[in-house]
Amino acid sequence: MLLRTSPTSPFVRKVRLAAAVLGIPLELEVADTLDPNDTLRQQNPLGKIPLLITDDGEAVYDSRVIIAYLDQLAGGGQLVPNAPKARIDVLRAEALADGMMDAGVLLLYEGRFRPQEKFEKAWLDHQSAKVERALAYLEAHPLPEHEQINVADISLACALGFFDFRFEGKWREGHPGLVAWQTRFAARCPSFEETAPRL
Ligand SMILES: N[C@@H](CCC(=O)N[C@@H](CS)C(=O)NCC(=O)O)C(=O)O
Repeated sequence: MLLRTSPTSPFVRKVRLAAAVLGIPLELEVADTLDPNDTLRQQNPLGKIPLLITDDGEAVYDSRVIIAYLDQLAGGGQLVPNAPKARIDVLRAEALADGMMDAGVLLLYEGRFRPQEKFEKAWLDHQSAKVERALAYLEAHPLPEHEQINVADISLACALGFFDFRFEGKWREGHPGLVAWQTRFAARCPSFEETAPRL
């Protein structure tokens, strides 16, 4: 299977980690989300990565759907638990971590698409506040650490890694529990280091 990627996308990293945890090999092909001639826009009308091309040639997006697909291929119930309560808890925590990454990506794109003098402070503050509230929530309500790594763990690790990479790790201040959580996750999951973003 082929994954359309970029070496810096936190959502791509999420899928790569999920595949590594499940033991599913993926071929990687970089996509240029800004290039209208890249085949990505035919494969996904949204023009977003990650995008998976399955062995049957089907295009699957986004990261949540790709991971649900990979989990199913691996027999099901590994990254996304089957038991109803555990399932909702994990999917909600994944949504929270994904939302942090969405806000972080929007903060980054402000700099990519507007000159600094045109930055919209109210919009940047609005997005930053989402990240701050999510960090505060997760510091106060740590993810339960189970033997089996799940999709919420993976997504949170990628979100924190993204804020390390793009925002100088400022999130670390005032969140010692999350810092320790990330260190433990990296030790449990060697692919976390292997998939670290690179410019
Ligand atoms: N909800 C999507 C988010 C994916 C996403 O935001 N990808 C970014 C890169 S990190 C992207 O492709 N941006 C290009 C664009 O928005 O045009 C997922 O979970 O896969």
